[in-house]
Amino acid sequence: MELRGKKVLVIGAGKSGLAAARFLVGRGAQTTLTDIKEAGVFGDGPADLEAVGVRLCFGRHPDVTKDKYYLLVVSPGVPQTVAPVAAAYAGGIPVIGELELAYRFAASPVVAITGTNGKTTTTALTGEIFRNAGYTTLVAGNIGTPLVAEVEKYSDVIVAEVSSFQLETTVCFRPRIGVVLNITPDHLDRHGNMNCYIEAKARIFANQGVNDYAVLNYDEPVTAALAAGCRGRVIFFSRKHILEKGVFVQDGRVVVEMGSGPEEICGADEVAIPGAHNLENALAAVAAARAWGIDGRYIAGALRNFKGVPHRLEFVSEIKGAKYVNDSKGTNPDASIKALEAYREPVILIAGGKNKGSDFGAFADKIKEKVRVLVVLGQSAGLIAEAARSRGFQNILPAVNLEEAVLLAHRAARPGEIVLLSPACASWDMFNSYEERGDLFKELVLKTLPGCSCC
Ligand code: UMA
Repeated sequence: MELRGKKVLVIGAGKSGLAAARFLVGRGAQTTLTDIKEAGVFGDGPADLEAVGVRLCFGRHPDVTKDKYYLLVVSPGVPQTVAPVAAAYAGGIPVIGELELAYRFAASPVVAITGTNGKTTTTALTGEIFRNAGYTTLVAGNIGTPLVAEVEKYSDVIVAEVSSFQLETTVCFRPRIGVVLNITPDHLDRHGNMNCYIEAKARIFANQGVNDYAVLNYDEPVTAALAAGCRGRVIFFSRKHILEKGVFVQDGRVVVEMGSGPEEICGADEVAIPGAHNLENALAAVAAARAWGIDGRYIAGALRNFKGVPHRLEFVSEIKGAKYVNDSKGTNPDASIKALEAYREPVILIAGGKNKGSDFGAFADKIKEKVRVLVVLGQSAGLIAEAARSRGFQNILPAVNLEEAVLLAHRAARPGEIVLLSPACASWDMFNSYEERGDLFKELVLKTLPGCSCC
């Protein structure tokens, strides 16, 4: 892709946009970076870019047709419907996302992992397996480091977490191994309906050839059904069924069967990350590693040692006999249901955040089963409380912010219980990211609770 001298507009000045603009200007493109927000909120990032020749357009978007752009590069959080993107499509100007841009310059084959839930954990674990096997491995993407920032650095393999937002704007993106963990309702405010969301996820396989691999969850009908549209070799994984071919659990052991006899990797109880959902993530990582040809010893070693990722069922502290757990990455009802299922103890749950058009019915059923006290906050506090009440659950405390939510949860908690932040919602009504929300939760638990007036 020749970029020298070409006029390129980057939309969104978050992590992806800043990295894309730096990359483009580095390749000689006449780069403009735009964001609907004013420059002041982005720290030094934009000014540093201006110093190396990037033009800035903040507080508004430029007129893409009048300014005759050659290419638009959009950040994942920028919907396809916003004015400059719609105008580009109408005017025949190509639109790609940061993932597609990065892919076109990738120096190594890509293992791409998507799914509604578990993609960060599975990406990090898959990266660990590859590293354990001695490969120089770049782990990037939706996990937090924009791929374009690192993509040209030498590595044997790129393990990329990819989101439906990123897949929506792919053109040539072709992972050698593509993984779909699960697809349950999420981001429906952005994609419009479930079919469009599934279509976006399925794009991970769109350009694969017969020698590529598609790793799919056999236990989930929507995900398993994607096999019908895959050109590559399909490897199913299953926690619930013994498969003729694939990766599965048999007699408590993780087993790989690729057609040349079953091979035991390790005991399912040796997988260090907790919960049934994490066992599924581990099976997917095993399938990806095996598709690459990695020896079972290296796979088993990583499964035994990998302790999980921050903000996902992350133990924070024990105070007065109650355990505090940060699951800020529980950004949709399904993720938070899985978090609740991971505990036998009664839970004091802190939930609520930006409403993404989710249905909280099944989440409310799980609250009734597992939760003793529910603390609600954010834009969807009312919806979650209403869904819980409709199931006969009454122990609900509203909070105006996370500070108050943590304090209310702390006062309600009894020894032996779990205080869990698992919002079932995005953070964007009150925070810039789920990381910011989880970091504040950890800070409140570690710094303010031990000295609070009720202790
Ligand atoms: N913006 C505009 N015009 C618009 C709309 C938005 O200028 O019409 C601007 C916003 O004002 C904002 C910027 O675009 O300043 C936001 O860009 P962004 O939301 O894409 O944020 P980034 O910081 O670039 O982060 C993105 C991913 N964010 C989203 O997909 C929402 C990060 O995933 C990812 O880690 C990062 O790129 C690096 O690849 C986060 C996420 O929540 C973790 N992902 C969703 C998920 O996992 O469910 C998909």
